[in-house]
Amino acid sequence: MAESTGILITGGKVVNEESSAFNDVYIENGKIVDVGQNLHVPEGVRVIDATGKLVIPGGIDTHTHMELAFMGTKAVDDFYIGTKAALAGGTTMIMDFVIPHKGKSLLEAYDRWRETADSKVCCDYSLHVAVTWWNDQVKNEMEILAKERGVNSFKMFMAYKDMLMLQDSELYAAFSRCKTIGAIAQVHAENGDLIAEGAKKMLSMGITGPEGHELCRPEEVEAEATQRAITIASAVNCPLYVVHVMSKSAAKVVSDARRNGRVVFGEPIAAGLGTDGTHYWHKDWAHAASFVMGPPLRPDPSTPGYLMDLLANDDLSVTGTDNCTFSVCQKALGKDDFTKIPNGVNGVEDRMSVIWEKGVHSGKMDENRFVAVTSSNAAKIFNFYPQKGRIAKNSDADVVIWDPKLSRRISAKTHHQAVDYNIFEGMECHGVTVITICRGKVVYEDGNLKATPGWGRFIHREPFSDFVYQRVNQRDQVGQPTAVIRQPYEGKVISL
Ligand code: URQ
Ligand code: ZN
Ligand code: ZN
Repeated sequence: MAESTGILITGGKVVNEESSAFNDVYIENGKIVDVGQNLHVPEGVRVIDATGKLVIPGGIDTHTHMELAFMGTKAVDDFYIGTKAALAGGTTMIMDFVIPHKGKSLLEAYDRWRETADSKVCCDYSLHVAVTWWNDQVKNEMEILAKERGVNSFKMFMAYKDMLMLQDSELYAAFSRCKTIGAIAQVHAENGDLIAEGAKKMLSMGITGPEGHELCRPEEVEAEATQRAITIASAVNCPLYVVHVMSKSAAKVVSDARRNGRVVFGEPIAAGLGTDGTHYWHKDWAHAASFVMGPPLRPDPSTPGYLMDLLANDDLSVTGTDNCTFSVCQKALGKDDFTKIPNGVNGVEDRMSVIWEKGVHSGKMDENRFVAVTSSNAAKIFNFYPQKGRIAKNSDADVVIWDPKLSRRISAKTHHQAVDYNIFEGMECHGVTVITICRGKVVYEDGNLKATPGWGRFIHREPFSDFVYQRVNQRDQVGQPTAVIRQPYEGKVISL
């Protein structure tokens, strides 16, 4: 008889975003077939004893840039190594970004990213698409991407002047297009003009080190753009997703907007939740440079705790990593000028443990909120819930056996990523992946990766996610401004 591909997970506590229950989980052919007690399973299935452990939905990393060509070089974690590392850390899906250069076709860029990634990914993945320029071709290609290529999220950069940045009028047009095609608008929210001026000022003052990277774009440069994006999205009644919220100021802007009823989601990342920008002042240049990313990590050491508090109470909604890794020799392109340090840090392998340690082990959030912010909310916002983000019948068998009592010390010496440093170096984290199951296949156990390049599939996402568009649609029905009916003015008019 052919060996069964079935897996029965027994004795564990199944943790979903709304509740936890001691249940067994039966997996077959890449799907969760049943969840409950005393399950009837065929002969020969593999039994995994999860007693004393949690059984959680595989993590979904909403924000990565595997092998991104950027600032003159290429990120070292590619779609193979980066997704292997993700699996080792309990993440079973990544969402990466197609970033076409200004003037280039979004569709052709999408096809290139698919060609590169499809044969290399060890876990399921999807792609956001960046809108880095604007004309009717871009407008048309966005619709094709939404209707035929499974893309329901577009990222607009408000920074990287002359390279990726859009002006406000272009943001307005791009947000309007997102609304029409049922996509969510994502923004990199920093004021690119202020960054350009700030960088010139720092360099003219002889500040060429990584500290200049933060000094030239302080929190208010991020907060101002965050507010501006929210204001433009609100004018268009378009749902907004602020990627990599890195500061208390920007987080407050998102939180206030949500309390004022705006449809906006904030995405803190592992780096901002686990460490801070004091490292830019480290005496060792390589150490300081390894933390350079945009928006910068903030030197206010209370930032990680503050962001985690807002994430715990749903002022911030979902987590990614912005994993875009450059080894020290690549960061050294900017050894004499911080504006030339390739921007980006690691996170894809350590996100789940960092958030468990700083979020759950600290008492700020419970296990259910942990599942919400590391998996379920991503699936809801981007419209593939409960296919993913849930341990339930008919969901994909992306399942992690999680040990909340075990702890591990994070280090570049032991991580599975390609980059030669780790911004969480030495951090002791409770919350460790024991086994990772990716679409029904055990791909990580006992510290050993059994990942296969090409095992991952591209996840198509339909537009008009209910989770995002219900309120938007409701507002289109009601509350539209109307003209006042009045008699025409018949008095004198000045002649000019
Ligand atoms: O800005 C981004 O999200 C990309 C280019 C990654 N780099 C970074 O510093 N965040
Ligand atoms: Zn960005
Ligand atoms: Zn990014």
